Amino acid sequence: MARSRRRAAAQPRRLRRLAAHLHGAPIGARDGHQPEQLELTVADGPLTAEQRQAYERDGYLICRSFFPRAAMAPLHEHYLEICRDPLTKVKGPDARVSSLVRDINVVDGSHDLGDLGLEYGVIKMNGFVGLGGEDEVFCGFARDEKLLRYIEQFVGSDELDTFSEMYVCKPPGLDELDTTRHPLHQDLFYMPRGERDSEGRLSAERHGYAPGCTARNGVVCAYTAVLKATTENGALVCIPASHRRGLRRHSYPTPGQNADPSGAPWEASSGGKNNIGYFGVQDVTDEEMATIVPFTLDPGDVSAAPSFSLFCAAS
Ligand SMILES: O=C(O)CCC(=O)C(=O)O
Repeated sequence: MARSRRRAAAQPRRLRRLAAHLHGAPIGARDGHQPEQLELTVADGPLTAEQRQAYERDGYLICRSFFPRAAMAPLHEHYLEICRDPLTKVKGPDARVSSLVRDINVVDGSHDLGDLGLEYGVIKMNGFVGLGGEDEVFCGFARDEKLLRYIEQFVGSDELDTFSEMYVCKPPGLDELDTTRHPLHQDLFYMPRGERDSEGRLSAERHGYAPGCTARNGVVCAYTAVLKATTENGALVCIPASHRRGLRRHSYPTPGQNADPSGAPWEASSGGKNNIGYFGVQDVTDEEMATIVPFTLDPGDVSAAPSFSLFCAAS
């Protein structure tokens, strides 16, 4: 799953700017719907009124068949080539990506890959820029013109930047260890972006930190499915309308914590181990868990969510 989180990668571009649209202008006049103030997207762009309303209501949107399926396979081939030659392609002077993350059980030697290729130990690749510059394949993908037009509408600006670029791929074999699950979390926790007051504190009301707040903070978490994503192979899951509940306390999962979409006790199978940075929200309720929606995606589908929605990628 190739991911451009917070404002998709972009090179400087000149686009028409309409000031009203950058401030969540009413959509009624143009779309023939009842005027309604939508805060999370702007009106100028390819998203339909229904898509904008669904994003506002649910805290996520899935755009089906966004990219041609055939365009996805080369991304995965490229990812595999990088995993298989990390010394050259990640650590070398010509490297074009930042890092590969291996599962903790591979790192500590408790999971032996045997004859399997190195890619079977890797759970994600970070950063589409390395020591030698940009990766043409992944940066080219993130700069796709059609994608950028959508991203601009979520971000509310044509001045785009990335906070995090990832290729997430949980290989078979590691899933039995259960450490590859990222518990339910908000990306807002990882990138506390927003206006600050004179003392440097983020403004709660304006940027989604306070319960009930849906204000746009210029961040979108966009995932493209490169391979088919199902509930069996670890598709993303999201708790609808969780973007209205403010920023919540995160930690590594503790026993009894409602963090795993499968409902399994967290510590029982992972042996108390955590992959670095796999934090989750501590107080997810049973009622919230009952509403969980899997993003079952076909290659080329794109999902988008604001950074304050509660979601995760399973094993
Ligand atoms: O599963 C992962 O490693 C990351 C997926 C995810 O939910 C995230 O990065 O926000």
